[in-house]
Amino acid sequence: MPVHDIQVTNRLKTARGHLDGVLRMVADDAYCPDIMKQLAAVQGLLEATSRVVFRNHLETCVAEAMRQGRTEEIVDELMETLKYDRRVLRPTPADPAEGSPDEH
Ligand SMILES: [Cu+2]
Repeated sequence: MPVHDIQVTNRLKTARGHLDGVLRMVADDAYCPDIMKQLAAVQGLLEATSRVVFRNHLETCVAEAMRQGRTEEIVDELMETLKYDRRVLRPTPADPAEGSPDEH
């Protein structure tokens, strides 16, 4: 399995584990703000996963398309993708391993 797939799989499994925890909290009638806090953490994990997928896409599919002279096509596709997933461009507190903000 390629290293990016392993990273994505691990992050998704972590998010799933977190989500299972939230389901248990709801079943146990936990305090609402505590549930919201955990949901925000799950969302952060999913956003971080999306960034790994996005970075991998840039390094592989996009780079290859540009080598093949399909720059306009691949850029159009990227612009379309970012319309529904703009969060992929910003770091989230759930993913401090990505480095300081001034690296971007
Ligand atoms: Cu790709």
